[in-house]
Amino acid sequence: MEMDKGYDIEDIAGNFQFDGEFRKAEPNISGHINDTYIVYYDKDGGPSQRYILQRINHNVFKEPEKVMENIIGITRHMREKIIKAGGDPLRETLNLIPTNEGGYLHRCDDGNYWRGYLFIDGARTYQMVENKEHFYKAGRAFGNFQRLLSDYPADNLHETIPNFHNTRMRFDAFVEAVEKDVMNRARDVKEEIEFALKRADDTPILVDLLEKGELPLKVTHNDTKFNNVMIDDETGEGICVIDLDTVMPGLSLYDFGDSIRFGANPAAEDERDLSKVWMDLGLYERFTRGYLETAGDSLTSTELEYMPFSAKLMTYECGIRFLTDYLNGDTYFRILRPEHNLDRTRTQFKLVADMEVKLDQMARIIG
Ligand code: ADP
Ligand code: GN1
Ligand code: MG
Repeated sequence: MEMDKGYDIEDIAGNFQFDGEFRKAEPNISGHINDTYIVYYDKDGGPSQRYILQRINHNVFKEPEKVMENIIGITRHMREKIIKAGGDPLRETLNLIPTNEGGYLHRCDDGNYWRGYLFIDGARTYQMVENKEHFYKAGRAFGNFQRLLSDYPADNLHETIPNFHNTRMRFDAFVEAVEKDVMNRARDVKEEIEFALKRADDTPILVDLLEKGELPLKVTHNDTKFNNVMIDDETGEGICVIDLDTVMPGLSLYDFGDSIRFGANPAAEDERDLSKVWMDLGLYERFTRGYLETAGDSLTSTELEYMPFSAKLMTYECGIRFLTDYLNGDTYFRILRPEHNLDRTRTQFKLVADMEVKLDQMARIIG
């Protein structure tokens, strides 16, 4: 069966131990990195069973085997803890489906890497917070995720993307993209470039605190978008944190900050009407409450102190990453329209400016 990118999904799915007869596949384009398909299998005339079949973007994740080793290790660790706590390990963490060879990664002849997961039924992800209570639940879920992995040996984890949240290095990459200007686009985005350059002094702050030992290195998720947590359809609980490719040693502040970046904005990440884009303190408060309820005990006073700043810094970092990609000719993030990365840059910078005005209020909420 031909899908948009020309992958023969039925054929690829045939390499995995999915149960039943292949019926159909549907793409899910909500993420910016991997190619995700929901595949439907029929068995004994009963309702179709769904699975996730996902192509790992090996332009972004250069060593897919290492990504898989991390995911195998952390899901095993979490599964044991979920079982001990009386939870449902089939819904509260990702479950990999073996290939016919018994591994978890299938490499096709065209060089692409694929993996399979159980589909988490009765839950869904959202591109924006539609129900404010869901964001509180997401805060609980990400805090809990950090807690479940707090005793996971960080030495067992590969750094799947080196320096992923090293904002200083992200800034250097941005400056290089402006200087090279391979697409001749810099002249049209002077205002955005100016905005980014003005805030250069912020970029080393968290990395420096880490290097000085003032912030602790933990096992973190590093991509805590609201659409990376599955919300249960019935209970509204954030039942499962997904998208585990970037689980690596990092700062808790990366996770907190990135969640606020995405979810405390009442508009979409790529909204073109910037009057709709702002930092909603009510949403910020809800996420923070959930996150502190589950992860709060393990946070140091320095981590707490830098939470508001981390939201601003992670938003800024994401903004310069989108702008860098725009300048480089859109080679990293999936885009669905020509200026998509520029639209995304603009929402992030609008949020940064709004957070700068609200930092004191954000600190008061943490207090
Ligand atoms: P990306 O890295 O591209 O963001 P994700 O792993 O986040 O890819 O998957 C993209 C989307 O696919 C998710 O936002 C979610 O809606 C859906 N999805 C992923 N894994 C599952 C799963 N196990 N069960 C149900 N839906 C899933
Ligand atoms: C990407 O894969 P996805 O859509 O969850 C990106 C994140 C960015 C995010 C911006 C591996 O996340 O770092 O913050 O887009 N993931 C990777 O929306 O680069
Ligand atoms: Mg995702």
